[in-house]
Amino acid sequence: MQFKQRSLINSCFLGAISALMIAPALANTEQPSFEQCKDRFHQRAQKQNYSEDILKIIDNLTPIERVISLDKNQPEFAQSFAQYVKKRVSDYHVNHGRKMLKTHKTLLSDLQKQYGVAPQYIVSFWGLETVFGRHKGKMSTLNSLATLACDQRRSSYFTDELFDLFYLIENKTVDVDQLQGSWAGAMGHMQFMPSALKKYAIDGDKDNKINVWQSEVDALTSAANYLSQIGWQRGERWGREVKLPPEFDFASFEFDKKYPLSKFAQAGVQTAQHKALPQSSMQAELVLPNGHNGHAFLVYNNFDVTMKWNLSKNYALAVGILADKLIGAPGVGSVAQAQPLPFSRTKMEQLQAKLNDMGFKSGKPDGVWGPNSRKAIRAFQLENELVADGFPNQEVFQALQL
Ligand SMILES: [Ca+2]
Repeated sequence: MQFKQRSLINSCFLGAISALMIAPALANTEQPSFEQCKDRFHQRAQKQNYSEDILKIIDNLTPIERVISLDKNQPEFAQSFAQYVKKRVSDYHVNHGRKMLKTHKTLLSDLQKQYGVAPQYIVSFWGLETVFGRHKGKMSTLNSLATLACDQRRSSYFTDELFDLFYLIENKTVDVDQLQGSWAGAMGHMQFMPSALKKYAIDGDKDNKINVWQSEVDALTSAANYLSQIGWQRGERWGREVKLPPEFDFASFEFDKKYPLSKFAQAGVQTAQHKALPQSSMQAELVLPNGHNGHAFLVYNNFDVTMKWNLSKNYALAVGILADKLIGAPGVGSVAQAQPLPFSRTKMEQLQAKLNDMGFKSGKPDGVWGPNSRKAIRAFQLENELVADGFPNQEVFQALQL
C-alpha cells in the first residue's frame, strides 16, 4: 500500500524516495520511553476529544520489539528485478489469480464499469499484496503502529497513522478486535494503511462495516476506489516490454522522464515481439531495471499510479507483468535467471560518494539506486563514452576504480 516498507527495503529500484524513508540523524537525541510516548498520545487524544474507549486503548498499548528490528533490517544486497519478479509473479500467482478472476467475475466487471480499473489489475495488486489473502499479517496493528510511532525515526508519520486508526475505531467503521496486519501497520487483503482505509475504503457488501480483512468484496471494491481516486486511467494499459535496437541512442532519453511514444518508435524501439509500437499520443518512460543488457520497458500513466500505491518500480513492473499474465497477454520474456544485483549497498554508497566528488550529483549516499543516482551515473557514462543506461554495472565500477 501507500507505505509498504517491506517492499521498499527489498527493492533498490526506487522511482522516488519518500522523505519518510530517510531517517533523520538523531544520534544525540535521547529516545523517550514508551510510557512517555503514550502520555503524548493521551494528550493529543484528549485535545481532539476522543472518548474514554480510545484513552483505554492507549493505556493498553504495548511495544513490539520485533517491529523495530524488522524496520531496521536493511539487507546489504537488495533484490534484483529478476529476483523480485520471480518471487512475485510465480506460477502460483498466475494460476490462482486466474481462479480469482473467475470467482469474482461479476464483482470485478462491476468495479471496472464503476471505477475504470480492469479486473486483471485489481487481482494483480491482490496477488502482490497478500497472495490473494493468504498473507494478511497477524501483528496487532495498534501495537505495531504505536511501536513505530514511539521510535523517533518516523514518529510523526506513524503517529498520524495511529490516530487515523483511532478515528476509524471511534466512528465504528472498523471493529477493534479485527485490527491485525503487517508489522508496518498495513491491513487486510490489500494491505491498507489506516490513512488509506480512512480515505478510500468502501463498504462494498453494504453490511455497514468496512471489513478489509474478511470481506473480499469490501477489499476489492476499496482497492478499485483507491486506484481510481489516485488517477488510474480507464482503458489504458500499464506499459509493455520492448526491444531496444542495438544502436539505441541513450543520449536522447533521460530516465524517470516521459517522452511521446512516437519518439521511441522513431528511435527504433519495438514491442517485445519485434512489432512496431502502437501509434498513440501516449507519453512513455523508459525503464531498464537491470541496465541495457536486461529487460526494457516503456511505461505509461498507470505505472505512475501504481507507484503512488507503492513507491518501488520493481513493484509497479510486477503488477503490470502479473496482470498481463493473468489474461494470457504476451508476457514478459523469461526472468528465470534470477541473477542478483551486481552491487551491494556499501558498494553503491562508495559509487555515490565518488560521483559526488567528481561533480556528478547523486544525492546523499544511501546505497540505494534511485533517480538521482541513475541521473548521475548516466551523466558519467555519457562523459566517458560508456553505454548511458544509468545502471551501476561492472563497467561503471571499473571506470570509477571501485
Ligand atoms: Ca462490509
